[in-house]
Amino acid sequence: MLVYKYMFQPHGDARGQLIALEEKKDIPFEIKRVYYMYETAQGIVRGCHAHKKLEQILICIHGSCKIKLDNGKEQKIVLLERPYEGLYVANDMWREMYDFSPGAVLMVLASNIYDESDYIRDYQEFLDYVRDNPQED
Ligand code: T46
Repeated sequence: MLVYKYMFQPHGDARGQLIALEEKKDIPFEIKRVYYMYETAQGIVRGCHAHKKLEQILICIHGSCKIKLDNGKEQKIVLLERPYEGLYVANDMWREMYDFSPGAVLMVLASNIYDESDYIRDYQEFLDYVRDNPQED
């Protein structure tokens, strides 16, 4: 299972750093939505679902957190701890976000607007879905 982490180009100078993200250039899809989570309580696990048709880039713009990715066959854990790195998460991928550091802000760029019908929130349903809709690796 391949994990794609983007390293964005910082535009740094004596004042500090700046990251600019443009759709179809730095981000491999058109950005239809941006959301972010903050003040995540200790011990909380977020996510625990998959999407049928959604691409996303997850960027921990402050602090750190871990992302567990699961394609139904393999699992990988990715640490996000730098504001210039972005984790690409495709459709058909179960994701869990956890171990948020105090004050962590996880920002997500998404290829589509919010659509509850795109979520698979039951793990067994997810396993059945990826078995019945196999993707090329
Ligand atoms: C994902 C991971 C990484 C909205 O109204 N609009 C939105 O765009 C989103 C993302 C959420 N919501 C509402 C729906 C729920 O009432 O906000 C509430 C919390 O959403 P949820 O429990 O789905 O949040 P997470 O952190 O479990 O998952 C989110 C995204 O939903 C999901 O697509 O991939 O972050």
